[in-house]
Amino acid sequence: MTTHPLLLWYKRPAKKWVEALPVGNGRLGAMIFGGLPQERLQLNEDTLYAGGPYDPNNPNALAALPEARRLIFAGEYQAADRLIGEQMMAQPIKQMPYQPVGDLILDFPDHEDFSEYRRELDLDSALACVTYRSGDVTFTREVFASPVDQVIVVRLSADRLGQISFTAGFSTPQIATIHIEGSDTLVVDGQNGDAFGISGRLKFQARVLVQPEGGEIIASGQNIEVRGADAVTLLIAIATSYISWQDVSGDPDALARACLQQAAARLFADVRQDHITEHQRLFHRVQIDLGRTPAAGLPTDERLLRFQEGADTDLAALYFQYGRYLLIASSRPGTQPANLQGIWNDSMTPPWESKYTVNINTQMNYWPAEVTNLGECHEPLLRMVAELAEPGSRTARVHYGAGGWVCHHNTDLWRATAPIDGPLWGFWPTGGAWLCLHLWEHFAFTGDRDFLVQAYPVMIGAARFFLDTLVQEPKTGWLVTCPSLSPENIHPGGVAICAGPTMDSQIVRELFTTCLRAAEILAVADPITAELAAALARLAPMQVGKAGQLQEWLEDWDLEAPERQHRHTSHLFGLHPGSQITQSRTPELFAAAKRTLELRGDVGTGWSLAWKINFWARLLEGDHAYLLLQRALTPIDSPEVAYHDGGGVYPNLFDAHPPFQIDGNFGATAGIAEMLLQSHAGEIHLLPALPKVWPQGSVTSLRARGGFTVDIAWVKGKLTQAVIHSSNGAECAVRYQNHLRQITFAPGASVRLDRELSVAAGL
Ligand code: FUC
Repeated sequence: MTTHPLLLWYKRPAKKWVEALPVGNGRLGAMIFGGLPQERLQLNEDTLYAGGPYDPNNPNALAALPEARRLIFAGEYQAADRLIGEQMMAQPIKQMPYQPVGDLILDFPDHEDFSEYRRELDLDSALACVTYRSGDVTFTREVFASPVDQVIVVRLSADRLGQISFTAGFSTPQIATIHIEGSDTLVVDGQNGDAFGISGRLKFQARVLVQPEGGEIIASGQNIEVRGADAVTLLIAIATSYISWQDVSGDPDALARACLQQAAARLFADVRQDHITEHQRLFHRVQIDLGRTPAAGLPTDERLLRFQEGADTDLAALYFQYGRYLLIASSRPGTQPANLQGIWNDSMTPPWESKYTVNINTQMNYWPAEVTNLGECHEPLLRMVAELAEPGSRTARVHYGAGGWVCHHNTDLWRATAPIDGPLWGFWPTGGAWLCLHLWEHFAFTGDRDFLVQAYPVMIGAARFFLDTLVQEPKTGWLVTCPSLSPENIHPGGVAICAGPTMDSQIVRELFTTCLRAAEILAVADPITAELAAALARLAPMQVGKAGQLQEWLEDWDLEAPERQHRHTSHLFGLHPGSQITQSRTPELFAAAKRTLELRGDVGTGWSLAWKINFWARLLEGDHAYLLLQRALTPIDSPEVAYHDGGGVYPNLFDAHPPFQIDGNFGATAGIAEMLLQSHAGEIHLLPALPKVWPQGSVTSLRARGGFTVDIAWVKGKLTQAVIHSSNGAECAVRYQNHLRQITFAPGASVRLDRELSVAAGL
């Protein structure tokens, strides 16, 4: 094996889960430990959550709504918080956890002693590989999760014939039975568990087919033994009875059996090649070079320990591509969206249930999707948003007596939309609206009109909810959300519950504006547009407070809030991922946003650091963005939940909140893209926030809004050339530093630009 820039590699087997290496095909995931004398493959399937379809809406909520509003406007925040906690939360007050399938265990009793060990994950081919010598034989394990054949494949081989001997067994924390079919298939039949009073209603099956070449295969109890084979292929199929969030009547036995039969009929080499080809179809679109460094030859955990010294620019490029790899591996068309841990979870009670937190985390997972040219991987989220409209309309009716649909700060496999956990976290009605902006972004990047036709009613449904529930703030007359909160941040009133947090007004403004744009583009004569336009003009504006900061709340409370360095910097939504705060259009708010970030400081959980990379990139300050990236790459060892010690990454480069939470991986990848290219302000901005530490480099095929693909190269910190390709034909403004050029593209046309943005050549 050679070392090249797209490898994570290690000299030792993984001891902890956060050292193991992830593979996934969007639906099936495995964490590979590479252990000796025992290999552990920890397995997941993306629909294996606890519980079953349920209705979390609370019929008492609506009656309490007027009093909650009265208390808030009277400044009696704590009383409002108590009332909301007692009367207005979901039943149950928690959602369902995502859970593991179990572990495939391979025992190699003769391999206690080994040497020349190496364990790696090749992002370029999406293959995990372990090699070592035992005795005078070199052994190789290769593992991948094929999106084509819908199986996880393990291939065991050696450089001499007849050397592969091991026992395969399965262990699972689920309620399950294990038996051997024939002598070569291990079958696990399971049932998911109950959680928080909701009964488990999913069945699942994992099926492992062991295919030796030569040697013997023997079934013994619940294990399969192989002795003296030349090579062995293990195929793992997993299915559950989940059909949709309302339907659990699928047949996991038939599904897993069919997958296995189809894959088993094919040659290993073909299964492997198809897997690589399909991965590379997506992965190869974007190449990035931030400078090659000698440190790139070191094992990944050692690189990480040295990264803070400053020389390993290539680790940032690897981390960028790792985010793209993880998105491809955890979110493909037809799968569930990537949850708080993508698809990788070994716990029955994972942190925050490893579900979908939609007050930042789930959205962050998808920030890299469009800009890093993985629009297809956005599909699971976009489909979930459309699905949420139905249960969300019940929550709107039952909890608010409103039309349209709402989703609060979390959802799960069962698409629950009512407020959970408690008022401090859950009573935030703007999650669904934020998710709708992903529908718009997908359109903005692709120009796909058919998609917008599908998305439009979902967006309008989210807007309808706010038209029905916005209330007039008594002192100012502005329209505001109430009750709501600025995500998870306590204001000087001692609780988070309030009226009209800045983030809500920003999200609602962006939602209404995009709905109006969509209606115009689709030329629909929808009477709601007049209502939207009228309400838009009355939304609470963004305000600059006494420290020159952008106010987080309607009142200028920021300096008196108990946690001034809180991890959520929600009111900068307008700066990123929103587009209401830009240097050219809103210079005062732009300056206030910067002041807010300075006051917030540079410490945060993993995802909070990742968000700040994006903020500083949008503030056009590359060196500060890089400082946050550097923090995001702080080595972390402990998996304990921590809010205040600062985030980083584990040895396998999984983001550490801590604990592991994948949003920080995706947020950092998006942040690096945002440092190199921006397109939210009506222009394609080249190298808007290039840090000094990356004097020379290039990136290809990033996507910009308007259907553009952009290649950029730079030397000595200066643009050398850019190639812009327009899929749909369009006019656009291109910016580099003080140069601004207007270019008209025919559909499919490309131009090459030089440093002054002169068109060097039409291509
Ligand atoms: C939000 C955050 C936490 C964590 C959780 C999953 O509640 O405030 O830090 O990321 O989501």
